[in-house]
Amino acid sequence: MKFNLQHKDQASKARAGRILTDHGEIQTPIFMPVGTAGSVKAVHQRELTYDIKAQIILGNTYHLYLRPGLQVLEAAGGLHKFMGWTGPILTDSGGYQVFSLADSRKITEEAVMFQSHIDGSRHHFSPESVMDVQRSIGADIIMAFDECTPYPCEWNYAKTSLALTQRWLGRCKQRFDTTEGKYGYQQALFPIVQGSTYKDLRQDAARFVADQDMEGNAIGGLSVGEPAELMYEMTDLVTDLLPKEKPRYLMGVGTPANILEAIGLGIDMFDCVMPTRNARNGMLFTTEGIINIRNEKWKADFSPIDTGFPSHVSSFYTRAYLRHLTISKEMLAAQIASIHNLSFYLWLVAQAREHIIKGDFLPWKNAMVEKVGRRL
Ligand code: PRF
Repeated sequence: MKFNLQHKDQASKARAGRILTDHGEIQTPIFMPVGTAGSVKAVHQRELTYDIKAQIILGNTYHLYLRPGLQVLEAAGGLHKFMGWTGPILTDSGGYQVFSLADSRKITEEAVMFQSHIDGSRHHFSPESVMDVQRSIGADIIMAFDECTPYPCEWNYAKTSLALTQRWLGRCKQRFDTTEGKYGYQQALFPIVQGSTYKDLRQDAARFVADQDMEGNAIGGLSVGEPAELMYEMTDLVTDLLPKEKPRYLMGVGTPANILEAIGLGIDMFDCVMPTRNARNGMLFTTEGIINIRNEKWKADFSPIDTGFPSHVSSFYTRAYLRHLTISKEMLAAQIASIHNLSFYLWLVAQAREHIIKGDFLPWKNAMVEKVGRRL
């Protein structure tokens, strides 16, 4: 993997860059659609490429390990071949899903024991085993095994947890450095900065991660219920300490406004279930603000979903029709809404990139944050 910084904004910490992987190029800042179990829910691969213009998608170690399992993934020749996605993929390590989804977890120095949320079967993840699993899945970028602390979290717990995440990183690196990709292309390992909402812990975590000199770096443990201002404050602190010449990934963030603010703080990569999950509940993100498509007010509104940016589904289908599909629980509703929301997210980060290069990112961002957060 290679990262080239192409442009730095003068008035903020925003950057435009390019990540080169063996499955193609990613222009940053970028949003990565979430394809948890080997599918971006309700969206098929051609739509990801041609409508949404996704440049990289995300998969989850926890889900893929449980189902379809490593035997199937290896027999298929890795996740890219299995799902028919030829672009770059990033997998999260399971260090977050195991804490948020699995039943009866038990965490020790050695590993996390858990029961599958699917059938109750018993498993464990260790720093070594999640490296092996991510070698078998074969994503271009893989994540270290970490503990994501909840919010709020006492300083003492956050400190102990951070130390564990740091020891686990050492074990991840050791395993990663002594193994190879299984399918003939390179994989990159990103470490994760934790430290809850404590400045001293975040600084310690960021310095520790910077010292590892990995190919890119991630920030975790944010967007877990803390006020947005606290998330920005921690992000700002951490991006001051992470190396400039490596991509920075803010995990699980966020709303369109969160993403724009974090780009201004020097973040290059994002992922979030919000555009797809909320689409399935009828929440649409548009260039003019947020729509709840179930609302009576759209019942006979025959204007397009959104004409503020180029997107086929957004200008082809009307609000009234999408409302009808949603209320009727038609599967097409989830498809249209998911493609719309993802197209909007990808357009938004592409616009941010253009404005960074043009030199007017800050005023553009401030105007946009105000617009995209409104409720229509
Ligand atoms: N760690 C990992 N994945 C994550 C997070 C984290 O802290 C978050 C936090 N927002 C989302 N996804 N491994």
